[in-house]
Amino acid sequence: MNLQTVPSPTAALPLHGGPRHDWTREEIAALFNLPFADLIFAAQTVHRRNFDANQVQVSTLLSIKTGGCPEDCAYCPQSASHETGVKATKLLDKETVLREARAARDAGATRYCMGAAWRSPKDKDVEAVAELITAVKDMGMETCVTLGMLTDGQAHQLAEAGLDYYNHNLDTSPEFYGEIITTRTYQDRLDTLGHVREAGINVCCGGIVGMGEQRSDRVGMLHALATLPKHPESVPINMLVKVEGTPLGGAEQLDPIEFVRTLAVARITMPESFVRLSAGRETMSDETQALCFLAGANSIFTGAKLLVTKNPEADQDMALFARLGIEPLPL
Ligand code: SAM
Ligand code: DTB
Ligand code: SF4
Repeated sequence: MNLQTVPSPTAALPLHGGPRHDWTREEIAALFNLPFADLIFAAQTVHRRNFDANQVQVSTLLSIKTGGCPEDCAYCPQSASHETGVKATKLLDKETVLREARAARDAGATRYCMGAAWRSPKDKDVEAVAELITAVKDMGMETCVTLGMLTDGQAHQLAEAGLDYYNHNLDTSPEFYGEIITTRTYQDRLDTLGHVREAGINVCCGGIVGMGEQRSDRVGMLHALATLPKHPESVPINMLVKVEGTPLGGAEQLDPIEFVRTLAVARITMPESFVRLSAGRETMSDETQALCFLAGANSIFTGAKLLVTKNPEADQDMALFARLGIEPLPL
């Protein structure tokens, strides 16, 4: 075959003019459909134009308020609607949070992400979290929180406390969304994201795959993210962690290659965003994770726990980084 006649998988990638916000579902579906080698080549090409391909950002999570959540998210072990054995707690005290944050910093994390199982925080909750944010920042770490829906005023209050990132996921495509959550709408989520943006906080927004959705839903989810007025600075792609007692506890396992494809398409469509290989690494082989980094994932959560489920130990992650020649991204 004459190589000149082979269409280049990177031919359609914009070389100039910054990230595109006008992706169509057809274009995104076409990326998913590329032969795997072409997709990875395109993702690597985009990745290397925007990032050091051998550096990965490292974040650590802490659940500062666990369980008893009034929302009915079908994947979530913390929803009060599901019997998962997760005990509901009150907001953790500052000393505990700072002790954990220090340990995460000493283990190499540069961002500390605090999650609360709230539908939306009360104003007094935001005040308490604002104090935690300031204290963690004073330790020399970036901060991220995920507290559910926010009002405009609450977003501004968090911005004033110095919050770097707010995590609020779209989770899936608009059409599959109703199968997963009935207690709040897609539009509610977009509204919160708007408030966070408007307050000048960096947006961390992604979703979950492996919930029994179709590929067209993964296309729809990435389309929703990549056509936001500004791309989220951070895009967590979670592989569903199947938790017994949740409606998705018995979901069929997603093919890891399809997961890697999802990361690659996120990388291509949101070229300047950090794409996080997020939940689901506990049951993922080192080889799959290596493919995820090749596909352009450049952030992970380290630390033995995510919010309530298990994650690989930090030293295990550092050993994998060493095998792959990856360096943690310095602040
Ligand atoms: N309650 C807040 C909210 O939902 O916005 C913040 C915490 S919530 C646990 C944050 C995100 O974690 C969810 O949007 C979802 O994408 C992800 N998540 C929760 N349970 C998960 C699971 N079992 N597997 C993968 N991701 C999960
Ligand atoms: C995100 O997208 N993934 C993180 C973070 N944002 C808050 C949470 C994953 C949770 C996995 C299941 C658990 O441990 O609760
Ligand atoms: Fe609550 Fe967040 Fe879990 Fe949904 S994902 S049940 S909102 S903690």
